[in-house]
Amino acid sequence: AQDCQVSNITVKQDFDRTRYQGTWYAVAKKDPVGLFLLDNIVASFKVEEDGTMTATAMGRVIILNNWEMCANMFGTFEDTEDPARFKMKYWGAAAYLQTGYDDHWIIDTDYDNYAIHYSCREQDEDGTCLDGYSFIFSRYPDGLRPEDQKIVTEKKQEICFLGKYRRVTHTGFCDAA
Ligand code: AZE
Repeated sequence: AQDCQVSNITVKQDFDRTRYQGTWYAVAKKDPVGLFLLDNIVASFKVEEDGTMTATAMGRVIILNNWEMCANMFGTFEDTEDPARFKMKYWGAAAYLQTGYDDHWIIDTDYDNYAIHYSCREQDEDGTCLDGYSFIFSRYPDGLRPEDQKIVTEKKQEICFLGKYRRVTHTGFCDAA
């Protein structure tokens, strides 16, 4: 998918939401246009009794011109024909946080160490992504294992976001919340 067409991006085959459950620490992210989670981003995924995948997420944000806080977010994942391609409906615990409805794809994961999430919010006329975001997640707060870094770099390139990521720090800012 080196032509950067959103429609050519491949995702994790036979994605298994049960194995995906539990805690994931964001280690890097590519931001979309506008407000976004800044750092200290931790997400926890769960499969509900009816089979729906849901998640909670925390992260530091700055809203209303300089108010720093931990955003307590919720997401529900609507299924599509592809088990790794979801529509994510998300909202905040407080009304002044963000709500949204995004395509949300699991590009790759080994379930035990790393995961790559991708969302294109707006496509350009040529079929490439004009506005999107991506998260690199690790099961460990201190980052990816060296053996996973190579895979992740390849995938960043495949989704045409290579060079657009920033490291996500974990300072404990949201631990008390
Ligand atoms: C994600 C993990 C799965 C659950 C959710 C996630 C995304 C959350 C946001 C939150 C933005 C909040 C802002 C507040 C001011 C993918 C991390 C909900 C995008 C900008």
